[in-house]
Amino acid sequence: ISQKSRSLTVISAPFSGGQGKPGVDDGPQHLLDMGLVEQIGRLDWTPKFAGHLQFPAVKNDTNIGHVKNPRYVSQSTKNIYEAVKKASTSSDFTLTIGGDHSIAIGTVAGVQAAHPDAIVLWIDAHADLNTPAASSSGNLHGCPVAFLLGADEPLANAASKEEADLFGWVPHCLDDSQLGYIGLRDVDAFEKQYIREHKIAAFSMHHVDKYGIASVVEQAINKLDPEHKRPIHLSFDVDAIDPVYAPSTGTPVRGGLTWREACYLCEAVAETGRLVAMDLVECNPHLEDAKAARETIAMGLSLVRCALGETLL
Ligand code: B3U
Ligand code: MN
Ligand code: MN
Repeated sequence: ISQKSRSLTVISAPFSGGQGKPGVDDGPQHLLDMGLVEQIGRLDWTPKFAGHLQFPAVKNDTNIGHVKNPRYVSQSTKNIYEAVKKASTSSDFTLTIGGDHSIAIGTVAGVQAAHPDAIVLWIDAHADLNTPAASSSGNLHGCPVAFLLGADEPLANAASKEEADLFGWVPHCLDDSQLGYIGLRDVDAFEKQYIREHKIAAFSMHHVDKYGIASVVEQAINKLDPEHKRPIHLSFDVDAIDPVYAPSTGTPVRGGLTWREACYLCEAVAETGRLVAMDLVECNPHLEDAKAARETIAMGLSLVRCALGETLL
């Protein structure tokens, strides 16, 4: 018996300022061109495309210390926050397509505004938990989780109080116990220490090998929500997947999830019936060749369909 068709808002966040490689801002258009909205419409969902968010350039956005595009990332993710908050309040499901993973500063804060008890499953090769001070790259797509947990401090080397508090608007909306990682395999020293000290639920590829993906998803959900009643926000960085299946991404790391492991994860989350939001980020169709880009986008589309219940009987 199919459930009544639920409302879903698709938000496009074509943003690349959280990292250095152009092209990730073209991910959303490629996902749409390959049929994202039509494919969702064939499932038990009524999708509405909310359009491409605009990210006006910021003049004189010089580095603060080694942190790149600080004002641009702050302003853009704030726009994303407003859009996601609105969508999550008014529709059953919010799908945000990126864009680099810095957009999750806005998506997680926006979903938390509507669903403050939602747990966040962060699927990624990386922990994205560096504070700006701890980041060695200065790329803010490596920092969203630090902002959301409130692990960051005012930006060092800022010229003014406003500059130092550029990310002061980000609500510290996540508790350590609300966040779970799956797929990790390239984690910086600061991030490892933070995960250990704060006892964050973190399942690396080692755990996927050891227990299998089915057990890992179950363990993650049981740890974050033993009573199985909280909404779920899935923030999926396509680089969690092995570059064999998703080659067109900015920081590929070998030894990732297989196509089926990634789909299984989404299916298992769909099966809970509690998924309220998903981000799909870091698809960069300008990297590698056209065939690789198509495969990466096709992988992304599969993840979305699986998360929306396509493969459940
Ligand atoms: N942890 C490194 C590398 C990285 C994070 N996220 C991605 N790469 N995609 C950093 O730059 O913070
Ligand atoms: Mn990421
Ligand atoms: Mn990543």
